[in-house]
Amino acid sequence: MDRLAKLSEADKEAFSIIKSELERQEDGLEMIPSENFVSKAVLEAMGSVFTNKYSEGYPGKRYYGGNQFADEIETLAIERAKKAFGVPHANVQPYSGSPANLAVYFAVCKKGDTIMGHNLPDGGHLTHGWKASITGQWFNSVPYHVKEDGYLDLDEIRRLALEHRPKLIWVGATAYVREFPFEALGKIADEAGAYLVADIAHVAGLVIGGAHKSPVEHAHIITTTTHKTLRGPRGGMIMVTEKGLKNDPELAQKIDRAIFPGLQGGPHDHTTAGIAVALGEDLKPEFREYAGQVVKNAKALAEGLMKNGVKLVTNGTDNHMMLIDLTAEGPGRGVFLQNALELAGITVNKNTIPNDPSSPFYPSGVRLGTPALTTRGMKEVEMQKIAVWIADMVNEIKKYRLPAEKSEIGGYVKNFREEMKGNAVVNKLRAEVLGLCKKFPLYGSLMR
Ligand code: DSN
Repeated sequence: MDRLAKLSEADKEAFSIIKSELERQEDGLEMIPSENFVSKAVLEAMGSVFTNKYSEGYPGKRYYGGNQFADEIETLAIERAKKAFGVPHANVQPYSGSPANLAVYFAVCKKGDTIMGHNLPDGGHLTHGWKASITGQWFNSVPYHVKEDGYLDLDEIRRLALEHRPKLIWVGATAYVREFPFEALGKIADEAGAYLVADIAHVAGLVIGGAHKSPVEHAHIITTTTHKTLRGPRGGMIMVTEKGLKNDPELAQKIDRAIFPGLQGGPHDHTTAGIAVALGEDLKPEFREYAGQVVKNAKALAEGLMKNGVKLVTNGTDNHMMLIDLTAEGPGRGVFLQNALELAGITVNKNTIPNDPSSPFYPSGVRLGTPALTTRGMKEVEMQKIAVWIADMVNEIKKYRLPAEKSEIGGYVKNFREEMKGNAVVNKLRAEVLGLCKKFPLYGSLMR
């Protein structure tokens, strides 16, 4: 398949960069839990002529002519989303997760309203009211936390909800390794008279595939990105549940109006096409197997890491991700493990852990997960091998400490990286990672 043949002739510079990125993806282990690999079919839909079209509005109600097929592709995506999640309304136009969440605020809140969300350093999302986000500045944000053991503190959430009577309560996170208690939070939201909005960006594919409980019965609104466990292109969706419509029969229209014309202009129809194709894949029985395997792999990886002496937040996982706690040797050390693993071809991301003694830029943990490796076909046996590799690297970097003096950190990390380039464990692992990747080819001849 010579999908990029034209580009290779027309723009050698851009082609070369894209080719390098493809090789990086093929020759490395992608373990950032919010990333995944779309199918060639989704890539083709994304690269289709729908990128040429303007279609502000919704199917049957557009502000431009020539939208017959844009209507068809958007309707296909909507119907598949409704079927996959079992909801009465879906909007597939959000450009990504942040705009989807902003649209929810715009639909149901006024500036200054009180909202509640999972505190960012405890694993929450920026758009759930973090102080650096517009959502923490335009709304009165009351964050909730996880307990010492890393699990959500339901007593605190209920107490805060009854005390502050928020307009909406978010459930969802970027770094939470246990199942979300949708039912309990639905009851708390009902008691407090709040909307429960489930941002299931991370676990959406697991929900469709039956590997995580669904929020549909308990939440009024559901948002998600489409590029994580859903395995679609970069985009977002907002869904309204029966419970949401019962609470407010106009909720679906409010959401639609908040996206367009409230927040966005023309939808990205090529992305909508990719979402339709991805949801078509998600509805197949194979996707259930995939979702189940993602969790089995995560559990195998977590077991393997702990068996080899690596400390994990909550001592394990219920979903697709885990959080390594590196504080035993001091604060802020996630950057060392991320860099050392990157040199060996394993991509993870440094991340805060609950009660992190350091900062979000130099956090004390590392977040990793299994959605992308599972898409490549890897199973528990590969996870056991990878667990040993990562544990070896955790040991290898044990002697490195983040300098207490801020001005010294940049230079120290740069030197660390240089030193690691000549490190025997890193170089041996790089060869082993390459060997494993060759056994699980990603796109094969996509660019040749
Ligand atoms: N940035 C996304 C993630 O990596 O989890 C969502 O917050």
